Amino acid sequence: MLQKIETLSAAIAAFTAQSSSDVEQFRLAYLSKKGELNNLFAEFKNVPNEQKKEIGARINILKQEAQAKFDELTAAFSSAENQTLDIDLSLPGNPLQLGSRHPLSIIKKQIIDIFSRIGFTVAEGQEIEDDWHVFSALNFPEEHPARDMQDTFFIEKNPDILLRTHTSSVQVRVMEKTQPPIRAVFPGRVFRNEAISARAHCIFHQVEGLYIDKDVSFADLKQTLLFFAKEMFGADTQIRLRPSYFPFTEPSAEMDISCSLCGGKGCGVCKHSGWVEILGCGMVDPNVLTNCGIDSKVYSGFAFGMGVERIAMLKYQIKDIRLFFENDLRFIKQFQAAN
Ligand code: 2NL
Repeated sequence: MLQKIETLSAAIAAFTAQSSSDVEQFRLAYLSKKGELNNLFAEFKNVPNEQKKEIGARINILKQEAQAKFDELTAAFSSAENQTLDIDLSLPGNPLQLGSRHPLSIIKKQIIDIFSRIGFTVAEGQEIEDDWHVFSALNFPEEHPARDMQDTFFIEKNPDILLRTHTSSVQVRVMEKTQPPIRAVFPGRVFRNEAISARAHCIFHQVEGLYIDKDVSFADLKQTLLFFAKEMFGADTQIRLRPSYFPFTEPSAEMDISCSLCGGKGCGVCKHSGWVEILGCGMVDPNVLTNCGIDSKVYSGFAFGMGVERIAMLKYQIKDIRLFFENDLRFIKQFQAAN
């Protein structure tokens, strides 16, 4: 047995390799499962007890010799082969594409900045909600079409859980936790089960706003939104409110601005009417205040909601909402933020 070990030791010491495949041959011959060293360990069982100590020690040294040789050969060939690779290290690298801020992020920030200048804070919340915070607390009647599967994404196993269809659910949570005065905007992603087209998407972004205090009136709503319109679309911008309906506001209105493109003269963007709709608003329905634990005899408030995509499409004259969701750098790079 000792004789065999010495022969192997000599063979390992004398081994030379011409390529990395020779190194692999070495590994297979000596170090692999079916290699010589494992054979020796198998034979070791038959060695008489009085020789076990000496021969065991010698086999262990042999194993170290083989491993050291293998490491040395591996190191030699990996660096040798790299040096012969046909790469011109002086060539310039591939240019890295720099990203830039997404147009929706730019517009969202502008909206938030405008309202924060007049005392509004910002709150965000969860996208997966329950029926109470999205519909019931907001005065949606039991049979309201928005509660239909056609319009809302429900979790299949539990129709009480759904993807929020507006960020009003965040406002409900804030009202449940805090007593007025409340003055905040609520940006976020919302989901509606709609067919995707140039004008509609199943995911879009909203900024809603809420102001609740003693003696908040419709006049406060009008002045706040007029300020917003002028800051966002220019000092000459005019607003017009048309009566409308939402379950959570009474009275409700839709707000138009004088067309920022033609200045009200009439063009393709405003469909030759001189006005374009940009948001919905109204006085918070007293039922909603009561549902959220706020005394509607003491407090009143206004609320509004707008689609960020809609504002961005108007400001940048983007004709297809799907462009926002493709992340094509050629599109995104056209809207550099000023800040
Ligand atoms: C739209 C219209 C609107 C609100 C959102 C609201 C929230 C609470 C109470 C009352 Cl908690 N109202 N939000 C009010 C009126 C309109 O959004 O067209 N959004 C894209």
